[in-house]
Amino acid sequence: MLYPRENEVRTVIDLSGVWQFQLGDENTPGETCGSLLKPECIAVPASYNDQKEDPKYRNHYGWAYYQKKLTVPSCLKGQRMMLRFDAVTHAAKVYVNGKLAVEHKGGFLPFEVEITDLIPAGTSGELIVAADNRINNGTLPVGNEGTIAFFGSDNPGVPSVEAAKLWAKPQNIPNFDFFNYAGINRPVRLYTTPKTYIADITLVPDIDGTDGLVKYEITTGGENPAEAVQIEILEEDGMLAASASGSFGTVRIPNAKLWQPWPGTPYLYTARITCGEDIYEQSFGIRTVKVEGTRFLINGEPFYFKGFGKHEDSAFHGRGLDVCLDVKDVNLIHWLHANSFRTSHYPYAEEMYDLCDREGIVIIDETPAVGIGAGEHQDPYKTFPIREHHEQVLREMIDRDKNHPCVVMWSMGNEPDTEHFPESAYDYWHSLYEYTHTLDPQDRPVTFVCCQNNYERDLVTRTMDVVCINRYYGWYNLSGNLDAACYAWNQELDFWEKQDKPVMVTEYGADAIAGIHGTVPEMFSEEYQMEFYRRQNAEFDKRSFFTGEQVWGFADFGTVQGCMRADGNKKGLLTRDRRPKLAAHYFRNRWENIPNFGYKK
Ligand code: GCB
Repeated sequence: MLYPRENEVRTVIDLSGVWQFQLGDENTPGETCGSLLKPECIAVPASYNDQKEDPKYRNHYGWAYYQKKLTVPSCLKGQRMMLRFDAVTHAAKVYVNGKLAVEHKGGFLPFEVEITDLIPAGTSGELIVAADNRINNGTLPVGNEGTIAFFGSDNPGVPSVEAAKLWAKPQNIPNFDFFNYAGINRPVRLYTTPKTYIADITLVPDIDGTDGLVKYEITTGGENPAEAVQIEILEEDGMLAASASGSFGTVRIPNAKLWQPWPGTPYLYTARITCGEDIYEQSFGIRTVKVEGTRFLINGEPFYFKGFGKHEDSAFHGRGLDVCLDVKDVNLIHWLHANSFRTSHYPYAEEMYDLCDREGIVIIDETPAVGIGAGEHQDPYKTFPIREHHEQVLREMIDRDKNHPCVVMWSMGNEPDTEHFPESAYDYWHSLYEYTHTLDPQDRPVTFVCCQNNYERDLVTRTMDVVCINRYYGWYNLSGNLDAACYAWNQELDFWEKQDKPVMVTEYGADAIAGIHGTVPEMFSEEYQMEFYRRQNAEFDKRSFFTGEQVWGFADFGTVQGCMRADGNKKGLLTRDRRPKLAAHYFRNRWENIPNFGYKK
């Protein structure tokens, strides 16, 4: 799905601002949803949870309603009008003048509806958006809801569902370690296109000697979709680099400039597409990505991942889009001399990928498939009705993000059970891995992120293009004992060495409460967090197949309450308000001395 961009022929009207709001309950909104009875003010886009001073908003579980009067200017007559929602968490029903116009499942990917006839140009309409934050064993991410058999969580900080069963009604209990922020988390926009329009653009770059090749395919729609299509490739200064006609083909760019991760130059070309009256400009980069033996190649050179798992999370906004914070984070990533992050644990707002394209930051793009596990007594793959939805989010994520040069790998999910039901896990994840490969026109590497487990029992992690492991030796396991942690790492790395795959750590970390210090490094102090990394990194450095270190995490973030969480998860290198802890200074120095390419030969 194309991002809404304004240009000579397309208009975008951003509907961000203060909307009317009302909490609902667990009852599905009716097919007609009239005006709100007791509307209150709420900011859009943003999670609603932390905007009000009452626990009922923070802990709300069920539907919430947003309302806005939408006036379409008469000057837009003759245009096709689309209403686009970048993300409503986790399910949405949108009513226009009381009638259901569109619904969508999944809280982190866009959906849209044509409203040309629903609110004709020159008139107004009433918009109601119903947002459902409920999570259960049929949603991604997975929630407990107190309804499934659950025999204890291996995710500390998440309260046990056995306890929740004592409570009278379904509760907001995630099966994952981040606060279940909800609502209209990303922008809502009205945008126009001409009646014959460019519906989708697929660009597949390649390198041929010093030339760039771009295989392209343009989908058109509307009144006259057979209208002639033109493609022009523009340099950053707007000069024409190459052109072609027809809705598909290959364009050659002589002496192409490559997209390289920062501090290299992330050069961006623009594909300017025209079809009849419609115009759309899509930026892209010439770069290749490939796995060869134990190496992860970008533009044919072995890349080493230095970075983090992150969250979209901040005070007041919750998981709501905050472009200032995104720009700040990108600059902090540069300051730390990092080169990458994983969009743990869901696809992020499109604005972040655009920034990373421009700033040369490499992304592992992850679906919201987190929390697929229910302990040793229940096979989630046989009992959780998630497969169809999982395929849907993979399709929507790849469809949305396929043209971004910053995206170098797809992560199908985070920390599912692969140990208690290894055969079921293999059947589920390996077939999904094959499916994911068929979805990506650029055929990037595919993986999922494996939790601390019995890696010898796990049958599926070793079959991914890159082995991505989350390990908490020295924290949840072998707590406080870094000698033992290093020993355990080495035992495990001996196992991975035999698999002949690139292996990277996608999470390792220790909580550090900013301001807690000690001369002897003990858990929760900034010194322990730094020492934890210093000791473990020294072991990674000895292994040539080890292709990356992504720490957990970039910054402290909000979680549910629990005895393991002191005002949220404190494993950030930075505090939630982005102040560096000791470990951030340590990594800044380490990563400055690790090149992007050729660190492991
Ligand atoms: C994990 C999860 C992450 C948690 C982290 C922790 O394994 O993937 O979502 O926040 O551990 O800190 O416990």
